[in-house]
Amino acid sequence: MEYQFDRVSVIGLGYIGLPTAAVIANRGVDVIGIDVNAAVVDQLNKGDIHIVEPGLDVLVRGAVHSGKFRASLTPEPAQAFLVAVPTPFKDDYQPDLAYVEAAAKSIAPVLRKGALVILESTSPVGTTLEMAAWLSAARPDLVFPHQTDGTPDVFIAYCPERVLPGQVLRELVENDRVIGGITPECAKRARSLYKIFVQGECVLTDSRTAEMTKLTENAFRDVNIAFANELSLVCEKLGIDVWELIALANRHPRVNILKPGPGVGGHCIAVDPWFIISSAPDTAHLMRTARQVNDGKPGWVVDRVRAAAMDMKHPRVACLGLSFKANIDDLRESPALHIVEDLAQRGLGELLVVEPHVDVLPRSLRDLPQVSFVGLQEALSEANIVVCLVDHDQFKDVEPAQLDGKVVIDTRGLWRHLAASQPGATVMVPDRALAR
Ligand code: SAJ
Repeated sequence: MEYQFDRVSVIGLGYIGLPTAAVIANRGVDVIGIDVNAAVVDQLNKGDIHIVEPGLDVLVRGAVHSGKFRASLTPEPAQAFLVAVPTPFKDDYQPDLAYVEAAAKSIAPVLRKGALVILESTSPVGTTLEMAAWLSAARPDLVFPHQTDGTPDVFIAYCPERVLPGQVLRELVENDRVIGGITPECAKRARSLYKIFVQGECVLTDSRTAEMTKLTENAFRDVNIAFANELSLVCEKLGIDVWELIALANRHPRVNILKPGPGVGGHCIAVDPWFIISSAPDTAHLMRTARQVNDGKPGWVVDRVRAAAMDMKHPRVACLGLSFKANIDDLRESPALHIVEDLAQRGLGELLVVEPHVDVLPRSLRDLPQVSFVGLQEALSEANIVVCLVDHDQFKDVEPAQLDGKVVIDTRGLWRHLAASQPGATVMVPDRALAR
């Protein structure tokens, strides 16, 4: 049996909540989006969006103009609540559930009998049960699933988002979903909600397994990227081109090595493994080491730039890209941003920063006299060191002549093809410079 949902509320209108709200609204369901940021609420109600994600602007505008979606600061009653708020970690790598707690406390007063609450935020194992406890503490008049063997008044489930930034709208619809209920009935009700827009399979489990599934997916990717990053360090020592090596090894039918880069960023892969590690600190050795390898990579890039700058009288470093990966505007936990901040603090020379996806430099770089925000062409013509930090499409078409005579530190392997044709460009800074 499928349950009907005519009115759904999405709590947290960020990179996951907003696309989810817009997709559900476009299926004809009334959606109220709740966010604590008044500027975001105003902007959305005008049909404009505050994040960059291909196709999202059109979808949100359509949903606002059709009257199916509106944003508000204050929660209202709904048949289902989807909570998609941040779950960062604290300085000691322990998970910070303050936003989930605040979201739970904000919806508790408007919960009615029969409501479904789904947590989508990436969360340590046990968070959904904790959310149930926060809700029940605020609403002692209602029966929650962890309190009864019978039918509760409110149903609670966990369903992690798994969409890839840049491909969110397609993946929201096409990806399979793992739905973990506090009870099997909670999971079934949640599945009815996802069936409104998900074409992938909705697989049911319990909430703790679903929480661990999400963490496992991102920890798996982190460990695999760490392997590629470690290979890049080993290859530099051995004088082997890591990109050629990986391309050759990947010809094996059971080998699929990911790409090395300047480090791992974003709000997911660099964060989520810590939720596993902190729950089993004496056991999760491999995941901890992977985190350390990936976190060490930005420092390695800074060392390469430092070595190159030592050879220059007036180092002018073009830093191409600030976002945490290609073709997005998201600077959260971005290794590229951390590298540029580190270079700026070291006062190595002039930094010419290019980031086609943002309008202004982030605050940490904005008023520094040695940092300027420029276009790609200006950066390439002015710089004597070029550091490619993000493989944005805009950077792919650089002409070999534009790199002539410059030291090029290509952390993404974007210009590998130019290295052979452009003997004037040093594509990796030789180790001898570091040794001085
Ligand atoms: N990266 C590399 N080499 C690679 C792949 C990625 O250095 O071969 C870097 C990227 O440049 C970036 C970071 O890793 O800095 C993370 O990028 P990503 O594309 O691997 O992942 P995210 O953070 O954009 O999205 C991930 C996805 N998870 C998995 O692929 C297992 C996505 O499906 C999740 O929904 C998302 O995390 C999330 O929200 O948890």
